[in-house]
Amino acid sequence: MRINVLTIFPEMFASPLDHSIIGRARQRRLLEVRISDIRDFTTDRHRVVDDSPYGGGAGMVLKPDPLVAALEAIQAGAAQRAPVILMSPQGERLEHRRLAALAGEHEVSILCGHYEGIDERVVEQWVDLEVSIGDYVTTGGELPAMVLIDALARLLPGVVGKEESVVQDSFFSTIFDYPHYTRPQCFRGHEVPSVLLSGNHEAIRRWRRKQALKKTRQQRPELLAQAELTEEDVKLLAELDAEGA
Ligand code: 4GY
Repeated sequence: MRINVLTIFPEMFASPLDHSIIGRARQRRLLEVRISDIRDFTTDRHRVVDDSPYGGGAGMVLKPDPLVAALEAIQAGAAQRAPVILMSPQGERLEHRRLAALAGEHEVSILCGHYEGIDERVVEQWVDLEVSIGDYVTTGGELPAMVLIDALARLLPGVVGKEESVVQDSFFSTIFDYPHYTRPQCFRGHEVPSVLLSGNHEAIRRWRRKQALKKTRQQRPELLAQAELTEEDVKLLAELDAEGA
C-alpha cells in the first residue's frame, strides 16, 4: 500500500515511521510512505502556506492553492485517484471497521491541517473523508496522521506476524485481549497467576477468556453488549458474577 502525506512539517514523520514494525514494513516494501512538503508547491518568493481568515478572527488558515497543487502532483500519472483523507477533529471517529476498509486501498492521501485549519473549499471539493482520532484537539494533523498510518499498516498482509494477525482479527469481535505476564514469576512480591504455570492448556485458555471478558465488562460494557458471546462466555460471565467480579 502507498500512503501519501501532505504536510507543512515533513520532518515530523521521520522517526516514528523508521522504527519497529512500521520501519520493517517499509523496508520490505509492504508499505510505502511518500511525504509531500506543501511548501514546495508555493509559487511566491517567501513560500507562504497560510493566510489570515476572511471575516476576521484569530490565527491563520492554510491556503488552498499550494495544498491543491500538492494533491494534483500526487495524482499526476496515477492510474486511479487515491482517496483523500483529512485529519480533523470534525471527522468521523476512527475505528477498526474504517481501518479494515482503508487497508483494502492501493493508495490513500492524508492531508494534515495546522493552525486554525485549511480553506473549506479544499475540504468540500478535494477531500473524500474526514477522520478524527478522538474528541480532543492536537496542534496539527501530523500526529493524528501517524496514528492512522500506524494502525492501518498493521492490518496490511505480512506486516504483523501471521499468528498475531489471527489474534488481531478475533480481537475485533469486540472482546479485549487477555492479560499478559512474563518472567520473573514473582516481581516485587506480586506472583504470576498460578494457572499460567500449570501447563494445563485448556485451563489456561479458559482463564484467559474469562479475564478478557472481565476486563471488557469493567472498562467498556457497551462492547460486551455488542459482542457475539458463546455458551462458554455466558458461563464464564456467570462465574464472574458469582465471584462478585
Ligand atoms: N483529533 N483527529 C485531529 C486534530 C488538529 C487545527 C486542523 C483529531 O484528527 N485530527 O486534532 N487535528 C487540528 C488542529 C487544524 C487540525
